[in-house]
Amino acid sequence: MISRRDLLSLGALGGAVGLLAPDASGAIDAATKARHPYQPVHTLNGWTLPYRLRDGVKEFHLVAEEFEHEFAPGSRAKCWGYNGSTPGPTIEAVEGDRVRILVTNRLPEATSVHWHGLRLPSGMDGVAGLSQPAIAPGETFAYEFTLQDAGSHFYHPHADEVVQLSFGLMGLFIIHPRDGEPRRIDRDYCLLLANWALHPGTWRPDPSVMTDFNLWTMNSKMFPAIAPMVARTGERVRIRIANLSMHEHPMHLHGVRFQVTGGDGGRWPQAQWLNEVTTLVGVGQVRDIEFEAVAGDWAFHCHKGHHAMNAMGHDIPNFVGANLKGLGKELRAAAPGYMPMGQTGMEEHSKHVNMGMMKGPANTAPMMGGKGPFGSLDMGGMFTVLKVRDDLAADDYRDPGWYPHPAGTVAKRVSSDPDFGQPPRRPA
Ligand SMILES: [Cu+2]
Repeated sequence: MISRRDLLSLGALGGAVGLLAPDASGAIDAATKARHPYQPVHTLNGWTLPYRLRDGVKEFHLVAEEFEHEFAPGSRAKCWGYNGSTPGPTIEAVEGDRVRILVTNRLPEATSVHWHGLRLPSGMDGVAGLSQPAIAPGETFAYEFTLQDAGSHFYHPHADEVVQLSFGLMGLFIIHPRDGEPRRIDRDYCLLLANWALHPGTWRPDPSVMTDFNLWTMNSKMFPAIAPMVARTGERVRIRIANLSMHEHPMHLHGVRFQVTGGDGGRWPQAQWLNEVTTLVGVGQVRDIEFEAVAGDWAFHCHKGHHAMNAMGHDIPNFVGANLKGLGKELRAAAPGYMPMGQTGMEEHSKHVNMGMMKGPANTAPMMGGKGPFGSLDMGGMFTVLKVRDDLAADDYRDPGWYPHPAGTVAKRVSSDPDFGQPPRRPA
């Protein structure tokens, strides 16, 4: 039995020791690293769960509960997660470790936790009704097993899954190889892809939606609220991408050819690595990508356009090419403040957002609201920036600002005349 006092002291442990959690500046302290013979993962916008060592067993404690979560400024919801966050904290351990994971249910309904991708005794697999009784509200269950395989895994409920996943109950489970990495990894990022149906003006995700989601997130944040990934030029970077959404995501990284080196079934033999610039991460799947960092600011995003947008209505009329002159005045009589848009495309939307002209429905982040060093950055959703610099300290994960491009290496205007030049046309 876990007493309230135990829970409180565990909370204090998390705050005071913060075993693998980065401090406010984003740096991981040297003492923390010395205790761990591996390069800890860096969970974008997230954190790693501290543990207690009890008789040689690493004991973790997850608490499933409800709280308010912010996807990006202007978009919040009542979500479910673990220990106050969605995704829950990353569980990080080493191949061969014996782990005990306590799960306390503070939700209003029964739950369980399935350890996706781990080989363990059938009764520890976490499928409510099949491998264990469900964890009733107020109860704490203990899972205990030995970690057999290094790799990128995750955990999620296997009870009322549609509701519990669509509210945000999920987390990463990273197992480091016992004998060290076969190849040096300097920065190890991990993220979980998810989708949400948060209807404009509402504050709770809608679990009945099956395909038409409107929020697309990495670690339950959407651009521009997703932290950038940073690296020093030449460092070997791994990004572990897990997908617990209801759609496939072709994840695309600019600036390098990466290698796909593994999945939730572990690291692949090197002969099976693939040189790619986009890799499809299927539903319930993980893909690890690795590359040597090249200086610059490089986009990293899902290549499905609608997944790199925020809160976009998908049932609106197509105004591109239409003449909307005068329509605004008529519509404003019924809908004060209405401004017809979209006759030339949607790029003006992000400009209006950055000019403060857009005031959408309540609790709805702008569809694309990023700001870059050269103006509006028409992205949202599953999009962030990999920032690689020549002079970063190995432990520095802070945002270094925008890339100072070497002189003469930025695309620039050579004419403002639409009839400029003699571009070849398709022969008649
Ligand atoms: Cu996608």
